[in-house]
Amino acid sequence: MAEPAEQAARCGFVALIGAPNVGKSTLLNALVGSKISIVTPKVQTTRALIRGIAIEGAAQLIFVDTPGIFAPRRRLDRAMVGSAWGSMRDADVVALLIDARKGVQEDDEAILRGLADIAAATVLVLNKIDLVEKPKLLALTQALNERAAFAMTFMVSARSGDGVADFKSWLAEHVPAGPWLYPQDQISDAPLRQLAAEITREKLYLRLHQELPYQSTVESELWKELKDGSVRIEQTIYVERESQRKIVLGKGGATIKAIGAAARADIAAAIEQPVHLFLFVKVREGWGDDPERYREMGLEYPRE
Ligand SMILES: Nc1nc2c(ncn2[C@@H]2O[C@H](COP(=O)(O)OP(=O)(O)OP(=O)(O)O)[C@@H](O)[C@H]2O)c(=O)[nH]1
Ligand SMILES: [Mg+2]
Repeated sequence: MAEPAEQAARCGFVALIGAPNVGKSTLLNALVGSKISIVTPKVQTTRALIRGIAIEGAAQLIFVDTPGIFAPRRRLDRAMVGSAWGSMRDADVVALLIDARKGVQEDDEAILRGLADIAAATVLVLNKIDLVEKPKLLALTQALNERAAFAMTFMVSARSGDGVADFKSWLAEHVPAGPWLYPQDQISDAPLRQLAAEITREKLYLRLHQELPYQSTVESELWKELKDGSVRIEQTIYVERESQRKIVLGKGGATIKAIGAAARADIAAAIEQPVHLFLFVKVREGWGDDPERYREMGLEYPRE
């Protein structure tokens, strides 16, 4: 597809916001047609802004996946939630996602109140419609539209892809006129080493329970292209305590081995190269208060 003549081109930023677990990352991946943001059944999976780029007709749509908005407790939570609110400042369209099965919850209420101060056009996206009967969707649409001035309501299933094309074509008509900002074949602006670290973090979230995923972070330390066309990747998993390190390793190293195998397969598929993945688990007490870790995650470090 050729880039349209300058006068026809459109380009805009679309922020996907919502409470944790409503399906923002799943929707981003569906919109872009490729897995660039990690997804798990757990809340607070996404930690920083992830951009995904799609072309729709004459428009380049730059979607911004954001961390879920909730009442933050830790410094890391504040950084995550702050980055989500910040995404709305630069957006041409803000899409509020609601989990249609759960309906409006406490976190959604806080977001609805905050939306009143947003200058960008806002649209409502009811997600997970595969789990809900139609009458409930209509009632939810009506109730939410009484709460905020949404330009449009979309009903989608990010998981099945239902409704995603309609959402995209509406956006293509409504982002501002202007030249494309990214090369037309680019779908993400995240460096591969960041994507690789996120994939490993996804596997940690899927394997570990309770607080452990939230008290860990992953960084790619080494990325070495080998002569045979494969890549050697070394990553460090930081945890808070020795007891957590033991859990991540598992009996005889079984847990880390399983995490590594799952991550390696996904990273290799994502970068289309054979991968040798080496994982190291380090205890770094208080990493959640270390500015360097925030830089690595692409988050601003909150002073308090
Ligand atoms: N049934 C169904 N499940 C969905 C749909 N969209 C997302 N999910 C599931 O909902 C869970 C959360 O999805 P995510 O995409 O990680 O949600 P998120 O809003 O990015 O979550 P955070 O990053 O934690 O804020 C996962 O188990 C998804 O598979 C959908 O349309 N239908
Ligand atoms: Mg997410």
